Amino acid sequence: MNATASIATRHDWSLAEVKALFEQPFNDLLFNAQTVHRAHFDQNRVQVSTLLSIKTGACPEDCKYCPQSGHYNTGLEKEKLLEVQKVLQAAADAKAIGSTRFCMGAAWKHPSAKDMPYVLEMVKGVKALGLETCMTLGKLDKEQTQSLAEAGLDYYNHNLDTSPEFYGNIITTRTYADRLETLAHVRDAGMKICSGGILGLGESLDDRAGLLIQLANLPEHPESVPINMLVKVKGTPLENEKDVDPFDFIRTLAVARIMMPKSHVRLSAGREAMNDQMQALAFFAGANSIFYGEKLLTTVNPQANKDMELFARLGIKPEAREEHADEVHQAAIEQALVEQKSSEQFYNAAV
Ligand code: SAM
Ligand code: DTB
Ligand code: SF4
Repeated sequence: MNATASIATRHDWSLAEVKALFEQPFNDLLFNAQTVHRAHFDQNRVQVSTLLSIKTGACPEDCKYCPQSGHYNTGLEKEKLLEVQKVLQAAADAKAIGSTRFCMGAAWKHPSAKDMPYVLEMVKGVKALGLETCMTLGKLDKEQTQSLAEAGLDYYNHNLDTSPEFYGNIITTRTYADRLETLAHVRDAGMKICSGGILGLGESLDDRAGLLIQLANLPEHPESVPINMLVKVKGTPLENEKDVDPFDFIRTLAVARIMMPKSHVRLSAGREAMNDQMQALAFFAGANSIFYGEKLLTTVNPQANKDMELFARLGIKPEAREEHADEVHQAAIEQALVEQKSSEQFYNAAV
């Protein structure tokens, strides 16, 4: 095993060290990341999560990347909190296409007292379907965090988005310290953390390194680290932002893999703008989770059958749920894979 692969789980990364990881020749970085990856994971399994926006648009925050901010006019149709039954139907649909985790997102600064009972019902209902549960609802106080944990919420998604230094260029209505405080509540309540960021906001290499340092230097690494590529939405201040160099995106996944060797690194938003070759490189760099299903929160994601076809071409299988080896569910996932593939063949045959 080479030097990089033998690095233990650390929480004391410096900027100079992380920049040195980024600056390795591309092939060395990818080789090192893949070596670390193989030491901790089955390199041919990728976890699949499905997203649902449970409350859409009119958000009071001013995140410059976000189509749901009420500060910008993106033409998005607002929706109030969805009914619990509709959410459970969407979760059942996600399970039927082979998803193992259902992530519910709300365009809130924080949940309100009147909405909490419905949100808790959603967690209980989705869990009862045999799916892992994840929510992203904005800032939480201690009590709200505790009640989500008691309802059975497995993961809370709360992104740091970028480095502390660059944060104020992107969001002015909340602080980095607020974000870290919510992450601490989530940990204290015993839930798993999903936290990552976005590339393509106009950030520098130091900002990308700075984001990964914040995540990796937390007392415990987030179990899930989503790396999003900005989806440029018309009407947002970042709609004309420069494209991220695909190799720089892959490098960031590889560095995240090396710094947080036991975490799932998610190739998150932006896959619709990536070709198959770039996604294959992302998996080689150590990404081992994706959002699966035709929609992210409000923007498009690749069709499920297209993803399953890509998995089959790469010899990748969807990962079973973490909690226990759930053979029944694994069989259902693999059946869904077969069905997705055959529907793709049928489509091809018909044209
Ligand atoms: N409102 C909650 C919050 O911000 O914590 C939860 C929902 S918010 C939409 C979840 C995450 O989606 C954000 O933290 C951001 O990282 C990501 N996101 C939002 N818009 C995006 C875009 N246009 N491209 C890529 N990622 C985006
Ligand atoms: C994350 O890091 N990315 C997801 C999820 N966590 C909630 C959201 C991506 C949103 C992309 C823009 C949209 O569809 O609205
Ligand atoms: Fe609101 Fe979340 Fe979008 Fe920011 S990222 S505007 S908090 S929905």
